[in-house]
Amino acid sequence: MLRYETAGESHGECLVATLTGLPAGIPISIDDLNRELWRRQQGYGRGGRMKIESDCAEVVAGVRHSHTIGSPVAIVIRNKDWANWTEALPVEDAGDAGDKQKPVTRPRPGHADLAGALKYNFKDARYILERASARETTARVAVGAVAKAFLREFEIEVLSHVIAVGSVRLGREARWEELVALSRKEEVLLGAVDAEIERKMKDVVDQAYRTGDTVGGVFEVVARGVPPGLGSHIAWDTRLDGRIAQAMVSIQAVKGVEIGHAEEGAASFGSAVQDTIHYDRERRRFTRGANRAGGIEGGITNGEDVVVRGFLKPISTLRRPLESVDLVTREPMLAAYERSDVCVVPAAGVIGEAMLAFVLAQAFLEKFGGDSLPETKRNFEGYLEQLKSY
Ligand code: EPS
Repeated sequence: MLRYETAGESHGECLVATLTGLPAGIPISIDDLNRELWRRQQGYGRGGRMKIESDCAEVVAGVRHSHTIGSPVAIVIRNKDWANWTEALPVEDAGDAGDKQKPVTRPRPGHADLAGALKYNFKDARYILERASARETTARVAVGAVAKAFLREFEIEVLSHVIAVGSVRLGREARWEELVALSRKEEVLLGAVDAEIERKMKDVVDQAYRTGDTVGGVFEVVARGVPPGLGSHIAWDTRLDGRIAQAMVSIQAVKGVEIGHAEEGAASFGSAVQDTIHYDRERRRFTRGANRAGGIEGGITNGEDVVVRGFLKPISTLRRPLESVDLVTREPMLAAYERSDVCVVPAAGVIGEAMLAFVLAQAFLEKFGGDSLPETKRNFEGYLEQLKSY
């Protein structure tokens, strides 16, 4: 079973990820990992923290001579900002830390501050926000980059783009080539495939900047080359759509997920929603009239692109803070503010890619197994033969 864990606080020493269950022999490029980390840091509307950090992966276990060796992969990403927090967040309390701490006693509506402080019985939300922060997604993107390297061996690619910022929305489907071009850009504005729409999105972010506000949006992740047969209809927790939804909603600030044209489908009649089935005799394969299902039917991939959308609420740290209550005095106070992003939708898209890549890699290994890449390939090719002679 492929699984991963992350550890690390937003202003602690580093973020750590471990990834267990990969076959040996997958080529791993540190440059590719760092490129994904760089992509996560981009986008118009990111906050001051991104000027401090230049995220860089140190692979400290599980990869030797540029290939996985079957043992757990461990990755460390150091926080440069830690240099400013060594006294506020020491591992060992030397007894004089009290006045150097940076307590957060005015919980931000929408953040984990209050719910976490109540749950963990802290009168200071500092430890809660340190872990709840989307800084943790740096580690997830590193894991996703390894999952992508695995999927690439089977010609499966995962990319994303931004389809909405605030109320500005792309009114058409994006082509795969457009997503490829976006992923290769050296300068990222808002990750939209249409320059005119992107400019309007920027206006919305500027408006949020001007008014001390934040803005959310929608990203779309597409996986191409996914074979039919990943996931299963047989149980609630084997259905791939459910597993993808869980992974997407676990991304900080993502409050909703859509697979294929879910929202549109809910407002339409059935005859307009289902993807008709056809057969190409020459290529001896089934084809579909459209892909409104987003590549998954009955919790199983059907061979079409897997298309997933994540709906992001605006970041909850506001320069013009909302009403809150002090955790200690219980007096009404404005919520805490240190610094914040104004818009993170393009970054969330990159994180969404990582999450989808991980879930697909996990489902792929469940089906095809293998302790070495050649073994997984052999099993996969056997399945392709089965499909061909179906
Ligand atoms: C983030 C780092 C954080 C925030 C953001 C994401 O840095 P800091 O808290 O030091 O400014 O910019 O975190 C949040 C959105 C949040 O709600 O905590 C990052 O690396 O992506």
